[in-house]
Parts: sequence; C-alpha cells; structure tokens
Amino acid sequence: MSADPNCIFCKIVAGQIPARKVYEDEYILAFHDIAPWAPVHILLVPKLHIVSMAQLQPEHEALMGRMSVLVPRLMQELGVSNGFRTVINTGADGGQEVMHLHMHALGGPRPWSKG
Ligand code: DGP
Repeated sequence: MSADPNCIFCKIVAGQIPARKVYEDEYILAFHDIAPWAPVHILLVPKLHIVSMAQLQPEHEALMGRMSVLVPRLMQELGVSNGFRTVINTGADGGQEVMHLHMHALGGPRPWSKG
C-alpha cells in the first residue's frame, strides 16, 4: 500500500502532521521521536506504507539496506560519537505501537530511559 490515510507516519510523510525532520529522500524520512528514550532518538520510516517487518518482501531489500546504511551517517551528523542502538519493534508481541514500519536509532550519553 502506498499510503494509509489513518496512519500517523503516513501523515508525517505527507506533511499533514509536523515532525522534526533530520533526513528525507525519495524513499525514506527520518525525524526525531516525539517521546525520546535517549538523548538522540530518531525514527527512520519508509515513505511507502509497510505495516511492519513481517510484511517485508524481496522487493524491499534495497529499501532496508538503504535505511541501515543511513543510520550511522545520521547519527554522526547528530553528534553521536560513542555508539548507538537500533531497534525495530514488530507486531503486538514485539511491542510495535505505530503500525508503519520504522527503525529506532538511539544514542548519546547514558543512562537512557529504556535500557
Ligand atoms: P513503536 O513502539 O516501535 O511502534 O514506537 C513508536 C514510536 O513512535 C514511539 O517511540 C513514539 C513515536 N511516535 C508516535 N507518534 C509520533 C508522532 O506523532 N510524532 C513523532 N515524531 N513520533 C511519534
């Protein structure tokens, strides 16, 4: 599905809800999490509405590779220099609350609120 009108991250991608954007290209948007667990906490989302990792198909390989390669670059640009954590929650038991695939990227001096 290209966009879900009820999806909060699709609305952010469409510019209908504001977000503190850190990166955007044809395929991916990255923005600061509204409720950060760490001093730097961004979310990377595909512009395409993919519900979760469980829905990934072979055609999404390049997209997910692009997202992974982007993370260290964005964290460096945000001043994260001592390592970072990436998290992708998937489905109810995976703790996913927003049903639009997203990668959390967390960094900055500890302690963090989660973990
Ligand atoms: P998850 O549990 O993996 O589905 O995490 C969803 C994250 O999305 C959570 O850390 C809070 C964040 N979030 C939810 N709504 C918004 C929003 O409207 N704007 C921003 N920037 N982040 C949001």
